[in-house]
Formats: sequence, structure tokens, C-alpha cells
Amino acid sequence: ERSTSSFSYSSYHTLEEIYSWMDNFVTEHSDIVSKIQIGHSFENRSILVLKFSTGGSQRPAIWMDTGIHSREWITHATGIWTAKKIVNEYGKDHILTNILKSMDVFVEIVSNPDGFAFTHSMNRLWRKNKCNRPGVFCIGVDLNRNWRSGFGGNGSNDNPCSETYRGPYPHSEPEVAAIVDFITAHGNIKALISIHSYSQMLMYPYGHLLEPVSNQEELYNLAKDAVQALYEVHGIKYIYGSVSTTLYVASGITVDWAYDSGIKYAFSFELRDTGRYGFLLPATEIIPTAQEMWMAIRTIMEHTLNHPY
Ligand code: PAY
Ligand code: ZN
Repeated sequence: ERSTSSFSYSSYHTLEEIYSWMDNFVTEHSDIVSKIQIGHSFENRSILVLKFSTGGSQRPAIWMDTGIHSREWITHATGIWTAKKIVNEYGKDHILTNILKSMDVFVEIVSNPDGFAFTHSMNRLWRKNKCNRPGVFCIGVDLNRNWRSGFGGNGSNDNPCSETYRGPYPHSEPEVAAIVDFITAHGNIKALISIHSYSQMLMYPYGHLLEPVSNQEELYNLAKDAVQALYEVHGIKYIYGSVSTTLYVASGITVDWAYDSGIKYAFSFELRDTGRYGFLLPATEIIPTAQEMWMAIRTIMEHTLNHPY
């Protein structure tokens, strides 16, 4: 592909297609988009982040990741559509325009490139990364159990053969360490949105504790507003609350680490559906899923802009 005009936003794509779309996208929108390599995966693939910025240096920023779990294909597709939406809406939508006048947005679309390649070549339902350590019989660490906050607690597993294997120690996986190092070095990330599927939920910390976080009332009200904005697009219902009380107890997850690192607006989405198709969501649902999620993340970004800290 030589340009993004021939790219189908309503289809699922391979890693190679996504990486070449990214190159074209950055070239075509070089005024506001650039590409940053933040690390390499276990199998040495590039880990890439799109940066949306209208200037400044180390502006307060919003982080979004999709595809931490490789089988959750709707999340990569939604990330791509959202990147395109950001460039389309800049200068048109007053809220997004205001956000980009004073903040940057980072989007990591393929957060687990090895796992994603494997879902195309060998096993469509692969969730973990592809790490392979001497003396360890099974392959892969769950990248949503490998973070320091609550590492090793309930809802994570120390058996390498488990789907929720936490890994040998916090941030042992290069895909997690790349994000941790990037966000820490940046030092000015104000909101983090981690996208998963499926279940139709919008959640905030904690996953590893049942106790409410200190700004839980604010997060609850913001989640409520975001879910309402989402509902108004296509009438799809998302439930919301903390991870531990809405879904289940899970330890070592991205949003808990973000929150404990000082990012007080930390959210995870579980996109469509509620289980009819699950991870195998038909491609016809990509655009509606992305359209409604856009209204929810726009709500979160606007609140972040209006509540500086
Ligand atoms: O969004 O971080 C979150 C919640 C925890 C997720 C996890 O277990 O890592 C929830 C699951 C996910 O998206 O990975 C839910 C899906 C349906 C699953 O695989 O069980
Ligand atoms: Zn997931």
C-alpha cells in the first residue's frame, strides 16, 4: 500500500498491513502525527507509538494503548480508526481541537506485536506475548498481569502455562517495560486509556484491591458520563465501575500501575460484544464500535483537559 486512501478501516489487518498504514499515515499527516519506536518485542519486532501534537515540548498528554492482548482484534481496529478520527476532527470538533492545542495524544496500536503476528499465522485466540525462557516449558506472559502494582496478587498466576501467567518479576516483559519506561521518562501523562475486549465495560482502578481509590467518586461520575455519551451513538450499553467490583479481581494490570504512578485518570475499556462473538467480532462492527468509543474517550479527554493537575 502506498497511501492510506486505499486502506479499509472496516476490515481486520495483519501486522505488516498496520505497520505500512502507519508509515503512510505519518507521511500524510506529518504536521500533527509522528511515529516513535519505544522498544522491541521479545521476538525483536518494533514497538511503535503514534504521537499527535501541535507543538510545545513535553506537553501534558493522554496515552491510549490497544492490543495488549493479541486476540482482541477489535481493539487494534478501533485504535486505527481513532487515529484517523483525531486527524479528521482537528480543526473541526472544538473539544478535540482544544485538547490538541494544549495536550499531546499518544496511541500505541499494536502493543503485543509477537502475539498479534501469531494470531494471524497459528492461533487466532492467542492472548499472551511470545516469550520463551530457558527451563520454562510454556510460552508467553500475560501482559496485563506483569505490571508492578499488585504484582503476584489474586487473579494472576505463577504457572507459566496459565493464560494469566504474570511472568517472573514485574516489568520482565519488553512490551510492558517499553511502556513503563516511555511513560516514566515522559513524566507528564495525565490520562491513560487501555483498550481490551470483550464485555462492554468501562473500568478504573483498582483491579487488585476491592477498596475504592481516593478519587473514585470522580472516576465513577466520569465513567457514567462517558458511557452515556457512548450509548447515545448506537444504543449500546456499557457497564462501569472499578475493575475488581465490575469484572473480577486481577493483579498486576496496566491501569493499577498507571494510577499508582500518579496518573489519576486511568481507565480500561472492554469493547463489544458481550459474548455472542466474543473475540471473533465481525468486521462489520468495527466502525460502530469505534464511533461509540470515540464519544466516550472524548468525554474522558475533555475532563482531563478541564481538570489540570
Ligand atoms: O480491562 O484490564 C482490564 C480488565 C482485566 C482483563 C484481563 O483479564 O486482563 C479482562 C479480560 C481482557 O480483556 O483481557 C476480559 C476478556 C473477555 C478475557 O479475556 O477474559
Ligand atoms: Zn484483554
